Amino acid sequence: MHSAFDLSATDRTRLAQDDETGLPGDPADEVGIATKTRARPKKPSQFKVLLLNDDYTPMEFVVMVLKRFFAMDLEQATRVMLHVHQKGVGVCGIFPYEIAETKVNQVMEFAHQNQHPLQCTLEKA
Ligand code: TYC
Repeated sequence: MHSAFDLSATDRTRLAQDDETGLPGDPADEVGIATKTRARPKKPSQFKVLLLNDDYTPMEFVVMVLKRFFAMDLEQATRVMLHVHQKGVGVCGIFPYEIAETKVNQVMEFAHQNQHPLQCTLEKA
């Protein structure tokens, strides 16, 4: 497993070459190290937000959800709703974890407020 602070072979070579005088405290060393050593954070993993079919939530409500929380127009929202209706599950969008989780919570709260059993969940992309 690599840590976020792992150095590539190229970085190690640069650091080795950077020790210009071999003396400790050489300002040239510190300047080189400060600019060439850096963390390499991994890009945040993505999560699919899934909508599940059920027998009771009205089609119009699902279309409203897709327009409101996933910024779809009527045509896109209708297409995704019908896909979920026919296949049982469909992807509303792919987001970083915190955004995906917020979307799921918003959909679940809105469905519950309107007494619909609509289910929305996350899955690692
Ligand atoms: N199956 C529902 C109906 O016939 C419509 C529906 C579509 C419900 C998508 C949920 O995620 C869903 N009224």
